[in-house]
Amino acid sequence: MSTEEKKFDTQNLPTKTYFWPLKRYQDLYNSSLSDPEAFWAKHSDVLSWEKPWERVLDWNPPYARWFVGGKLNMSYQCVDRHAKSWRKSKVAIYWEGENGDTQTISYSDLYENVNRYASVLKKLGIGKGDKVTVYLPMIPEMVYILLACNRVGAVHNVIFSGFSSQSIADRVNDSGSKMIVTASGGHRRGKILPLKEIVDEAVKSTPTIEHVLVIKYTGHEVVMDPTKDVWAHDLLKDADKYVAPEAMESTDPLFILYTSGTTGKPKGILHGTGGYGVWACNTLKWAFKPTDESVFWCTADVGWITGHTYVVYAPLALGLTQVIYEGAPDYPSVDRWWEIIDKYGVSIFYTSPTAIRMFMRHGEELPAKHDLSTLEMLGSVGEPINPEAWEWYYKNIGHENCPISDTWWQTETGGFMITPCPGIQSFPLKPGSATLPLPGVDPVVVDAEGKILPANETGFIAIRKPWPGIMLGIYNGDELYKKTYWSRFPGWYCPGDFSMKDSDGYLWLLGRADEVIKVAGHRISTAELEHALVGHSSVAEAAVASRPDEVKGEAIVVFVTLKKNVEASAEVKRELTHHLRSAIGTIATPEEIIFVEKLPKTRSGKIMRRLLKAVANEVPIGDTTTLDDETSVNEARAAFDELL
Ligand code: 6R9
Repeated sequence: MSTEEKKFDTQNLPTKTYFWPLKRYQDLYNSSLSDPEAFWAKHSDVLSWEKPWERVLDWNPPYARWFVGGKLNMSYQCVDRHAKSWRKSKVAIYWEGENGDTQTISYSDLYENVNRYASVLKKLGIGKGDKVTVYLPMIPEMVYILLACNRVGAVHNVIFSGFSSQSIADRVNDSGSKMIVTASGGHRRGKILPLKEIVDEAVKSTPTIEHVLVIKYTGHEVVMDPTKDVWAHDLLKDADKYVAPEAMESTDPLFILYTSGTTGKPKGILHGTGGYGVWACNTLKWAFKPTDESVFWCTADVGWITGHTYVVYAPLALGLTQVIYEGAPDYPSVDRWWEIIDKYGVSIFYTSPTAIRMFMRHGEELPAKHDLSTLEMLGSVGEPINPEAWEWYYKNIGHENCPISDTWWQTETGGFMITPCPGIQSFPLKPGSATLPLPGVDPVVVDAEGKILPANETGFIAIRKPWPGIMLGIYNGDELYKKTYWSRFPGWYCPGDFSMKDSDGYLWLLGRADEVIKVAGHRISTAELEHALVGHSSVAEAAVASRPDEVKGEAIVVFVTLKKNVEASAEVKRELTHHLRSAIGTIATPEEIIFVEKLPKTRSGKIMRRLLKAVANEVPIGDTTTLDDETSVNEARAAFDELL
């Protein structure tokens, strides 16, 4: 991507949110680093503590434990404290289904539903520390169930509804979940996603599952196994109206969320309660400056971290009104999202560069048909935003009135790390740069040896201090946790992204420095894809590379060598595509499958990924002197050329 700098001086924009001098940010930022204890002590008051904490931070590298000794419950933050206040009749959620169904859910409705679902979970034997896998579409029950899990002290493990049976089984087994919560189905572009059926296949190999709790959403017939499956609506009839929230330690786990790393197996990122909650709320306030009048819309699915933090926890804990939409952005028409902004008067809109680029393709006439004048703030997440997409977004959606918070962060960081923060002050934005670190975040750009680089040089980003949102660790993976994040630059957290700091101190996040790719903002690793591919009976060896894609950011390009006696054909390609989708999920759909005789390898037998990437991208190959066998490079290239 281009890092060409272009300044937008938002300071002079007629936006009521821009009135603080830069000094306010600098003072707040400096105080967060010079006296973190005092800083976080003050900022922990966004949450209501049942028992006050004793110590702000226990830092035993690489483990950070925040607000030690404190007790609280996250469902209490998101529900009880609002339902007991003037906010009880305030709208918590405007929900809109893909088929046009709508629900307006107040904080007292939310309170009632969360309590009833907590009672159902309890009656099914779910209690403190139990793991509950959640495989749901974007319906209000997604929120009820997550908060009901918090309420009884259970740890939720959400799996995005595009993942396959095999992916569910792997995550259920790694987490040791006792229960799966799913729905009969969901809607996606006019079709029914058969969620219950996908779960049925998964539970054939999940010995720890005692119950599958099924929410009737789509009306189609589903098969219920009387030994395990229970309908939510049956149990809700006798549910208690109130379940006392379990007092959790601040350092107790809140959830596990699996995400891709460099190994073939996704890692269970484990987040805690108090530190995560404090981080979620403060980061949302800093980056988007919400008020009680705001209508917030984060378009992410709760299946990803963005949905966890900025659909469920932060907006609800802050008592905001938000929009949740079930379906695809372009269904039934490509202006569905603009229609929703218009209908609900959305004021803060947070989405991904992939979505923006998709809309750009359809032209500026579509958003122009709708009244978007309620918008005050825009946001972007998931991948670097290219300056063209930034400008289009700024002009056609924000009508040059709304700052864009380009939020850089990760599943592991719990919340935003580097982003413009209109909630603190204003400063000129640069399209394509996530700008400056949030309070408490101490980033440096370093070379491979960990030496801090001068301005304008590209290297790795590293974070020198723990912050409240940092994960507790990897579930079942202490060694992996140390190795993945802390071994490269000892004592510093290593996110795995390339970055550059310009002469104004602005950070540019330039994509992953490892074998993780982001397809439409969704994180997946080449190792995971390769592992799935070699599980197919026709495949001898596989290697996966990515190629920049105009809309999706990156696209998957697969190189395979076939087993003896298997003929390369369009049919095998179709089979492999199908195989990847059923082994991992729809996000694993390859853009291109290239058959080769041999994979290019180094003398020590390692696949030359740089070279495959070059082939997939048609760029000069560079130094190939460490290749084992030159001919295979040419073969790969020839095969690629044939496809063009
Ligand atoms: C929140 C989320 C994390 C990776 C991260 C980076 C990329 C996310 C970005 C961005 C540039 C942004 N990323 N936001 N890159 N600018 N604003 O996406 O979490 O799915 O764990 O992915 O996404 O490469 O390392 P996750």
